[in-house]
Amino acid sequence: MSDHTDLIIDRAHAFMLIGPIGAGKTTLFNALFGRPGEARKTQAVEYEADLGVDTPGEFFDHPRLHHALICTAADVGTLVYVQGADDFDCRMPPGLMEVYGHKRLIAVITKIDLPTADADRVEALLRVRGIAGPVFRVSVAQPSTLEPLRAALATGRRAAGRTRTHEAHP
Ligand SMILES: Nc1nc2c(ncn2[C@@H]2O[C@H](COP(=O)(O)OP(=O)(O)O)[C@@H](O)[C@H]2O)c(=O)[nH]1
Ligand SMILES: [Mg+2]
Repeated sequence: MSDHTDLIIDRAHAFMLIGPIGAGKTTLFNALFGRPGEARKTQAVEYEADLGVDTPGEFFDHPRLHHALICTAADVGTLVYVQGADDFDCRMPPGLMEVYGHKRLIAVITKIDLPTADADRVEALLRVRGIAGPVFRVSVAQPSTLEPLRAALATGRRAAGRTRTHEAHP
């Protein structure tokens, strides 16, 4: 009888974007994957080539949908928390990140091109909320700002690959 291990999908190499509605997640997702066009309102969980997952902001903003966020994140290795550089209110639900304590956490401050942007202020808010990992500052209007984030995501992918190889050939 099958033990269903063939149904377990290992996506430790993948990342998932989370954050409030309007933070710029889908715009960033499209830019990272070279998808053309304006971001439309994200109605559902969106996957790209098994490497990345974009989530509707409602998953983050509405506590009754946090279970959906937690389930969707279950198999990805890296969580990317996204917040706009002009959003000075970190609504990160207390405890939500602890559920993901074993995962790699990256934070991204988007829209740094806006005249109202204050990335230092937003980063300070994130630190108060316990985000200790790297914080990247990006703007889709300035494509070079995406490169350090791209490199960090690629490093995560390689690290996940190494772990699996190591497990297979101890
Ligand atoms: N100026 C500027 N606007 C941005 C940037 N990224 C996203 N936006 C805008 O922010 C709004 C919300 O973006 P969206 O990707 O739909 O946010 P989501 O709800 O987190 O997926 C849209 O009007 C985007 O055009 C950025 O880097 N700079
Ligand atoms: Mg979206």
